[in-house]
Amino acid sequence: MNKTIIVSNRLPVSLQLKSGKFEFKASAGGLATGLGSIYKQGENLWIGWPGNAVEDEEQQKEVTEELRKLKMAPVFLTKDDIELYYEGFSNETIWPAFHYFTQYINYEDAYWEAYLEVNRKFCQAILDIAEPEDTIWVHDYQLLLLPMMLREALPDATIAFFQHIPFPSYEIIRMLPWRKQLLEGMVGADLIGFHTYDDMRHFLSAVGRILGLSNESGYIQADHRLVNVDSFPMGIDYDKFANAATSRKTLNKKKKFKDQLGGQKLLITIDRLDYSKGIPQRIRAFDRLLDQREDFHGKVSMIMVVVPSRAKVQSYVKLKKEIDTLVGRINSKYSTLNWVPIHYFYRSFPFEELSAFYSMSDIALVTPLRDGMNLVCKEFVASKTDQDGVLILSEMAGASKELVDAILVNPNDISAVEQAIVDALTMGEDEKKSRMATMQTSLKKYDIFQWVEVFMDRLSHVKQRQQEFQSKALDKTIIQEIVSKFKLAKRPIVFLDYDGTLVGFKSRPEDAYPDRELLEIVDGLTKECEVVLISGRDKETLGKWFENQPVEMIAEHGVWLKKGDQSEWELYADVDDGWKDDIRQVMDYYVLRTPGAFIEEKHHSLVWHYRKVESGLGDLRMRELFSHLKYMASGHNLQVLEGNMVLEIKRPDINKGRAATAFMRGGDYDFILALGDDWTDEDTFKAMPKDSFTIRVGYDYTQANYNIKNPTEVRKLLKQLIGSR
Ligand code: GDG
Repeated sequence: MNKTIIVSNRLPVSLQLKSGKFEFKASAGGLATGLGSIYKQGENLWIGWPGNAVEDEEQQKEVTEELRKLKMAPVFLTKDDIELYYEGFSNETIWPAFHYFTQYINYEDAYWEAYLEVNRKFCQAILDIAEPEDTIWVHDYQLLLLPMMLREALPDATIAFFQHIPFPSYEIIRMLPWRKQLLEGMVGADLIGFHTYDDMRHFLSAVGRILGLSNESGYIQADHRLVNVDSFPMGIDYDKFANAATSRKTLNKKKKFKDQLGGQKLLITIDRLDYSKGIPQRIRAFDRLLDQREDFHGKVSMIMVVVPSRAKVQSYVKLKKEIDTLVGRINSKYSTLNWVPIHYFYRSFPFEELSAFYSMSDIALVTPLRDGMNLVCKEFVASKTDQDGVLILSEMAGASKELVDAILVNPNDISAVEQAIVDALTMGEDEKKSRMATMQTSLKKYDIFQWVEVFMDRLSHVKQRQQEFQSKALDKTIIQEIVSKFKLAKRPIVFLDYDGTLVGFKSRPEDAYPDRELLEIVDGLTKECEVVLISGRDKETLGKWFENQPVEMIAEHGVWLKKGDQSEWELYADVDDGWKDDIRQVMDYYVLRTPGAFIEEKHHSLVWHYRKVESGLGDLRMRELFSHLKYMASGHNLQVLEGNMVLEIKRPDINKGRAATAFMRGGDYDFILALGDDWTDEDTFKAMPKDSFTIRVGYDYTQANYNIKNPTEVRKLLKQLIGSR
């Protein structure tokens, strides 16, 4: 049976050596709990670093055996690995870049080398255990290269990746010298998940611009594989926090703390020590409040928990000093004998105390400058079972997309944060309850277990979609089947796309005229069956090229039709081109900046050609224009299509599929063959009845039943049909 392997940098246990013996302390984190429903079943397991350098082989054996009992397998990292891969590339390069702290990015080749090496180590550890068709779910930014490494070794495996931290704008990603390798590493997965739509959008844009891979509704075609990118906002173990809040242990702690503190209003803040959390900014806002509102003195205190982290990284050492100084200054400035403004703890607390802090606090101040999701704010909401609390939440936290009933603030705007605290302190009971209730309903529903389920469902859906898209190369047997069915058919019809299908591409579109061989093929075919040339080309060119042939022609993706026995073109679809002026202006701008590009105007569409543009530049500009047009297209209800060296914008209701369907109506055809080479032909393939033969030229993902190599092979196939009846 296929198993599921969870992979993360850290295992959900930490390994400690106590008087010569190893001890494993289980992590109570939400992710570990949520994924427990997976890795604890059957043959499944979790692979990762146990959190300590174990270099002695005997000891490694012992640790491996102990971990096996917990359904885990270790990846042993050396002290150097930890320094260069973990503290180095992961935390001094990717972390600051992905959180928009570009000033802290450390560009060290040695870090990169170690990152590559440790990702390989993880890959090897997985390969030692994995079967070819297992499911492997990789977590987070320390392992961005792993999905592709795994894909190369296990091409049929189901590989998923989830990133817990933000994915920044292309403008940031492009700064990294290793941007291409990092993105290529990620697209080895079948499903790539982020917390928010913005992260997903940024990733798709970076993949488009840096790897040249476009996407359709979150689906990327990478190297003949379909990859899905989507957002999955992570939840918490809601019941655990809600139940703990009313447990005896928590109630006892709460009473003890309250007795010590007195009746002041409490503001809670809990973070790992990190510059992304906005801790100094938050303290300054509190300082300002106390400075301006003496009436709050003695009536409100902040409980500030800062959990030690990355103590060896220079920027963290500096941050710690800054926080210490700020807290010291405020406390010395405002404290009285029976009131301290900030209760500051630089350590972590056991769960019951954390739960007591959450449930006894009136306000949670969660103001990161940037955060992938942020679970603290969700845990606070779940813990406020009496609904008597207010959440102040940064707009820059992924959670703000869900918790819209919090007081949302820009954490850089100190006076806005100060005002939010005042609003929270003076908020009416009914409003507090109603906001809290709405947030609780949503967090209860979308908890961590639901998150895991939705993600895994999506993963099976993607695999299913890949299967549907998997088409077969046209082999001799299928060609024979096509020929013999064609032979017996009473009313056969053949739809042929032109460019890329019957002829190869030329740098000037007008040079791709039909050569003699092609004219003979078309002529021969029309004697056997109905032949429909279905192209995006304009009617004048097509008409001229096939002037004397009894061939049916559909031009401009279905706008025009010319029957073989007629000499005039008829309009096959309504044309409304009121939108063209706006779009043409944008396209013109991209023509000006791109030597060799030009615009072709068709009745229902505008086409931006870049065949003649210097390679690389054409692709780059096309991507820029693509995102620009996509943005404009939604306002005009238009569709942007990427063709072979062209970008076309048109009305969505005009396409080859619609035209082909209309053409066949009432025709009673008993043999249908359709050939095409790009996205515009996918509409034709989709529209064809089930028993048709649909063939896409080139080995791309397609809805067609088969793939064929190139126009030369297409011609060979068509020649076999001639004279067969
Ligand atoms: C990443 C992303 C994303 C904190 N202090 C104590 C303690 N904690 C627990 C909290 C919470 C967790 O730590 C912190 O969660 P965050 O979400 O804030 O941040 P990370 O886990 O560092 O980070 C983040 C997350 O992944 C999930 O995808 O939300 O954006 O950076 O659960 O309760 N727990 C205990 N004592 C403490 O003193 N017991």
